[in-house]
Amino acid sequence: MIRITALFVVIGFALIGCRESAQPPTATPEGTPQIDITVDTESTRVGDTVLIVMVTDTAGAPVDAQEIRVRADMTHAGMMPVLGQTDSGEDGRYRVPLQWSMGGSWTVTVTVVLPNGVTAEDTFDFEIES
Ligand SMILES: [Cu+2]
Repeated sequence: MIRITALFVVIGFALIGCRESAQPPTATPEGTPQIDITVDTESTRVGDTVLIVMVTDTAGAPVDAQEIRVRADMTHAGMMPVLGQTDSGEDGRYRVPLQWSMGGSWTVTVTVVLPNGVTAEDTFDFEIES
């Protein structure tokens, strides 16, 4: 099993990042979700699996999400992305069906949509056995 934890990435930073690159960093924009996203997978073999996405605040308390979207891309060119999503879960734990369509290196992008419409996303690397 692979378990990776990383801090959230806010899409908004990327949008303002280029134009105002000479400006010093400013305070966290209002509405920025302070959350952690953790992902595990029930299987690291080719075929159907379930990604287990945990969403917590920075103190570790569960966070309710409106929707979880997953996009899995292989690191080599020429592959279609594999998509999955769910809008139900409890205690900050969401199960997203996904199919590893090929063995090798995958990058999984998890987007968390909060009830107020704010989104956060993070990426996770998985090695899948043929
Ligand atoms: Cu591939």
